[in-house]
Amino acid sequence: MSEIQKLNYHKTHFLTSAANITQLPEDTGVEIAFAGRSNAGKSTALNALTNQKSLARTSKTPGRTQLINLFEVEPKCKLVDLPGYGYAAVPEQMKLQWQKSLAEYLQKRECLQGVVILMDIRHPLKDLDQQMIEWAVASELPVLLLLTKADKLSQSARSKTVKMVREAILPFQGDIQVEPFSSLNKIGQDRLAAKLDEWFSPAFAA
Ligand SMILES: Nc1nc2c(ncn2[C@@H]2O[C@H](COP(=O)(O)OP(=O)(O)OP(=O)(O)O)[C@@H](O)[C@H]2O)c(=O)[nH]1
Ligand SMILES: [Mg+2]
Repeated sequence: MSEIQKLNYHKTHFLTSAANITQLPEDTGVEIAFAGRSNAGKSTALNALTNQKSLARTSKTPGRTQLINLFEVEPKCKLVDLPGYGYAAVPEQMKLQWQKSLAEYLQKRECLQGVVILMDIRHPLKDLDQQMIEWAVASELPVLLLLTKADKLSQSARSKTVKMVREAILPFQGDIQVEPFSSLNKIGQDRLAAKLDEWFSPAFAA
């Protein structure tokens, strides 16, 4: 087995935006997507990981990220900030369209090596989260489930939710790791970086 290289996520820079799946750049290298409900904390997590205040745009208004934003950690290693799903103010037709694109992206994108699914630790496993997990598992993609905003709960409430979610995802029978996470106080950030390092490792295979 080859050594897993530790990447420096602080060097990450913006690559490009795409309005939809068909406008994504060439399907090469290794790509890792960040998905989750609107307001789950995807953009904030990317900023925390890369130690940059405004690499990915964040907002108190849900539904802020409407484009698919791609970032490059280093050549061949890309992170993707996907628009959030489930935003109430988006018309039903657009929601359905976006869900269809998401499913297609997970199924067809060859360079996609893993999906980070973020869920607010206070509202885990909503219907669309379960749908995302199902699609990822069906596409044989490993999943890192981050329970975000863990700083909002006491240590005991946090542990209880993590345990509950770990049990609840067993029926999906996929490669799914569940971790508490906070962009504010560093909970789970090392585990996120370690997982990304693992998923990016094929980019360095001889
Ligand atoms: N307390 C706390 N707040 C957080 C954390 N992560 C994100 N937030 C807040 O949650 C809100 C939404 O965060 P975003 O990162 O914009 O969420 P998003 O998932 O990118 O949302 P969309 O782009 O709409 O899909 C912002 O007000 C953040 O400040 C966290 O770890 N702890
Ligand atoms: Mg966002």
